[in-house]
Amino acid sequence: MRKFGAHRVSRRKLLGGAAAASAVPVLHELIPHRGLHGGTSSAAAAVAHHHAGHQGSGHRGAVGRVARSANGFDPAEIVRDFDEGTLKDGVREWEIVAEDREIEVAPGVKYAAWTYNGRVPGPTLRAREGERLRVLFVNGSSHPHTIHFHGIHRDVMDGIPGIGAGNVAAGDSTVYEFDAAPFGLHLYHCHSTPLAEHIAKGLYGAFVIDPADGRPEADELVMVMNGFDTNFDRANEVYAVNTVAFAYMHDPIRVKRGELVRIYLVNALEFDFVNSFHIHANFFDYYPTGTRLEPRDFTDTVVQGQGERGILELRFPYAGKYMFHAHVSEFAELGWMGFFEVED
Ligand SMILES: [Cu+2]
Repeated sequence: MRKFGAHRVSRRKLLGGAAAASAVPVLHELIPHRGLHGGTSSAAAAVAHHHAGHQGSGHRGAVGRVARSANGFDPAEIVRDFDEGTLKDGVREWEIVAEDREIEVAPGVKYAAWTYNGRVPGPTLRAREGERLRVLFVNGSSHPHTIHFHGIHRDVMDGIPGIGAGNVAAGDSTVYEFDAAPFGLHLYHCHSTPLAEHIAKGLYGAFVIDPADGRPEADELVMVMNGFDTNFDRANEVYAVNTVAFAYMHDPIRVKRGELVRIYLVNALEFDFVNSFHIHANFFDYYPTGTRLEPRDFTDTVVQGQGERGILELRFPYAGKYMFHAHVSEFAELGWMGFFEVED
């Protein structure tokens, strides 16, 4: 369903084959190609200009940054925020409330999101292998939703329409209960239809199940790669890690030189088939889905399809500022890039 008229030129149409020749100068006008390393404000301006190009008006000149207080949640905090819920009688419990909320995803670019617990991504739920988990889901949104957890469980707890509680109507609630299995890095998301829209609006989050014996001590980070279709053309205009474009360009993620850094990386992107993560001047061990204790790869770039995730482990041998970004360059220029600040 398209809310805007056909005269509005989408990014995908601009990039499409037939329009390619004429699109090039247009794109250069929309996106000042000052380069990946050209600084935060020019990159943010690129998003604003790009967005203005889509809308035909509005956000031109909306440069600068999204205030850390703008959304009631802050990527600088989300990156280290793990929600372990509460343990009661051997059962780990959470309450998750779906809410409609407008968020700012790039400077001046507001998006009518659907959220779990008021944030996008939703809380990073964390449990340990073998625990009993109980999730009270309250739908405070104006649309029917569910929570579908990845993992191994009975069909009636799978959070899809038509089975078990099925769609949870606005104002209703349900309880999902299942065991934490298998250990690894999973995700949860709404499974109501139309599915892509329910996910793209913001109803997703990371779901960590630690192995029974845990993992080695590390500085742990959560990065949920996402995007926002701000003009409802089923293509994203803004890309990010943890929702706010360029957040970690403005506030680099501070880590200690030599310390083990563990990144829980989830691809929650809709409308684009793949996403990727690339670290500059370093390499990492990669554990696909986090379900094995031995890494599969030692690399500097990993590609993830929709719903794919994995755990990265690395140490920074030198102090300084090290960039990370999608190696899908288009995504990087539209918000998906940041810095690590490595300190002695
Ligand atoms: Cu939904």
